[in-house]
Amino acid sequence: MFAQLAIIALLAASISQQPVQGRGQKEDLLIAVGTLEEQVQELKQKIVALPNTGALCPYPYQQVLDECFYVSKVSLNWNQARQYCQGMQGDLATPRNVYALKSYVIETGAASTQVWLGATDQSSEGTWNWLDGRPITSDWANGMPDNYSGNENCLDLRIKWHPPLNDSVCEVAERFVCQYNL
Ligand SMILES: [Ca+2]
Ligand SMILES: [Ca+2]
Repeated sequence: MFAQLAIIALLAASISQQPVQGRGQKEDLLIAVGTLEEQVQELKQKIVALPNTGALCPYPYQQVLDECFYVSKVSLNWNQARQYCQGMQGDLATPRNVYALKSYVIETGAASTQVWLGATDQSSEGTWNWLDGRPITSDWANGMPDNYSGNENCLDLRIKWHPPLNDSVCEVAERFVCQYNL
């Protein structure tokens, strides 16, 4: 702390004494600048090393990249799951990074087969948009969406499939992922 004050005092004094007086003072200033640069680097390293506490997301949501998710431990049909998420001040998840969310779901161990996500083609068969309006253009499992038996209108993520997105029967009870929008 005293070293920093001394450097600041030296810099302040040098600014008031224009132009720089002599070679000795210039060397002192260069040394002072070098010391400050080292301290900036040290502070940057400390910031990077700080633990990520997930404080960005309100409990019980957890941060995944820059989004907040909650993986349920109960199973509900798609409409009930959406209602449940909305009751948590969120909605069914509309991840910008499907694979980051998939990794997180696997890490939690909350679901081993599939989880509901926030998309449906109930209002327009074959038109798949996330609940936030973005079209789903990638990450569909091979051959999906297939609207199997003419009755698959809700989106789930298949834990063991790659790619993982699938259209499924909305009335089936599954675990689900809620998202809190920051
Ligand atoms: Ca469908
Ligand atoms: Ca399907």
